[in-house]
Amino acid sequence: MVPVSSSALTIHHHDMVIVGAGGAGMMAALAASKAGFSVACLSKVFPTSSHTVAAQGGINAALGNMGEDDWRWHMYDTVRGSDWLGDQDAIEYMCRNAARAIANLENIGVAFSRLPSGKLYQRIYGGQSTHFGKGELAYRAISAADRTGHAILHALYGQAVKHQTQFFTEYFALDLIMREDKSVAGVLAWNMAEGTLHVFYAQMVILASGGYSQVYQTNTSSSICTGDGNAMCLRAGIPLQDMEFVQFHPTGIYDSGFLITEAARAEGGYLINSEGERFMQRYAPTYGDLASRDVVARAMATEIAEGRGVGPDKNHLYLCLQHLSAAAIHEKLPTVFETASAFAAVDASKSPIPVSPSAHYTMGGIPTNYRSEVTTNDGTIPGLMAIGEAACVSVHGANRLGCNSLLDLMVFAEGAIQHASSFIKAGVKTDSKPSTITPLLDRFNQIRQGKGNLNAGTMKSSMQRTMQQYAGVFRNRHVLEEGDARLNRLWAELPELAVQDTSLLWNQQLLEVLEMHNLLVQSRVTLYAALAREESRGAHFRQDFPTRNDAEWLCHSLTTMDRHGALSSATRPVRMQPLSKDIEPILPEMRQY
Ligand code: FUM
Repeated sequence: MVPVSSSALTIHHHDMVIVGAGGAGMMAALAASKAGFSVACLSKVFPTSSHTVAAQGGINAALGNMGEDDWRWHMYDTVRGSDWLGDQDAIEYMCRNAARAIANLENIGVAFSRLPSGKLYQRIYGGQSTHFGKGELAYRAISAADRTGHAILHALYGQAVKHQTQFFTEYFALDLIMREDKSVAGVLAWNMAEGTLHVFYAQMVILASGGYSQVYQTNTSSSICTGDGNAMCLRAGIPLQDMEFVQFHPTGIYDSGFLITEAARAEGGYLINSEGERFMQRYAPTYGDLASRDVVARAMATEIAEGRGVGPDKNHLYLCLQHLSAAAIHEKLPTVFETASAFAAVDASKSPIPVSPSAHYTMGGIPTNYRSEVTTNDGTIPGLMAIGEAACVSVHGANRLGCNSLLDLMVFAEGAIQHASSFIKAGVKTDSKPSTITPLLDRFNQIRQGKGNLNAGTMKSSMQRTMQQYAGVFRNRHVLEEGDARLNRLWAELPELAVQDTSLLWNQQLLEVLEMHNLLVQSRVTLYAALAREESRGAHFRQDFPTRNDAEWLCHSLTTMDRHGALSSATRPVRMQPLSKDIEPILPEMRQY
């Protein structure tokens, strides 16, 4: 195998480089192109195959089309949903910009579902209320049936093409190019379709590379969700924040994990156990099946653990939709119907759907402020922003509310470009010393040379099983330590991963090995942070520390990796102060649904 040398690199100069073409990346690319910047948007898949396309249920905004609503109530629900770990300046920014984000999407042609009056249809969703948790459930989620992400991503792509965004499709981002002064100069990427390596220099690199739920065996994410940007940050010495918080969506199809949208419960579906009981009424007397996801997932895990699961192994539960009319299911939940039929062989209008919690969303990620600048305890990293699921702003804190993810993507992508526009001048060329690229090339060449006899697919399965078993809905020191030990053994075996194919052209084996490196480092950080946080908050439930401990743990965790792979942790305070005086800080209270 001939190593790639620096003379073989193709060099590009842009004002901004965006890594990822999901909702956040695409929205940022569109906004930056419209603002007159030269933008390179890198995507390892065709842009409209990015994972946002799979988002189903909706996008939140307090429009009040179907009942009273107010962005302040949305903010309260988001803070409560986050179990008070969300930063209140960022949450205010998101909730008060939500209506504008929806108007923007309508203006670019997203065909949202409507009421007979012509107004946008809105559905209730888990954990969302009116009057600061004291009123009725809020009708807040705008949707395009149950294909909301699909509608948004395709409209954005059309607009981005119209505005001449340059997409670099099937480019796999390898590493951040860091200058000695710790500013970011650009990205090294592999063009998989042509077998070439590229340097993208830019005044601003924006990571919109998504989450990493693929570390779990049962997940709702597509196989591309390997958190590549997160791993790039860790390798560049940038910490990741709140990685212990992983959301399990209550209704993954049993066994395969595919998503059955929460909209199914919003439209009247409910969960039952083997006794036919609507058990959520016991766990969440007010919100029932529409309590927040961490609460529902834990209730389901408890029902199963206590022997009230269904099926031969009593290891899942049923989601009932049979009482809804077939016409309503086909109109409002067509994807649910198709998914249940394809992956559970069930006609959802006649039989219950077998479901169990499935890893769905990773709340942790690259620490940013509400302007999307990557910010650590040492300050802001020049030249680097992060948005979308890759970022930890943090608007979701310890648990994300349904339909706040699409909103987060839209609001912070646009906000990032607005902010970047205030200090970036179009057409200014930047670069870095060749010595900043040499170690990145060495790493790539070394991985390509993998002469060992281990297979990335086998290692991935082993990691996913470990995460599922030892870092799931319920955790304690003993199981986390066992999981940690298993992951460390896999970590030691990484150099043994084989890459027999020496070509750079569509080398699937090399891609799997590179993604495996990215996944494993994030698994390790998740377990490490989960072991450190000795309390229960949101999606992180420690059986050995079953209550929230604000005195010691009302803080974000930051985990850093050194160049030998050793992890260390720090904390930073939660920003409890909203951005404006239009709302008082929302003070911690007992979380009840
Ligand atoms: O269930 C769902 O439709 C998922 C929505 C979300 O994660 O925001």
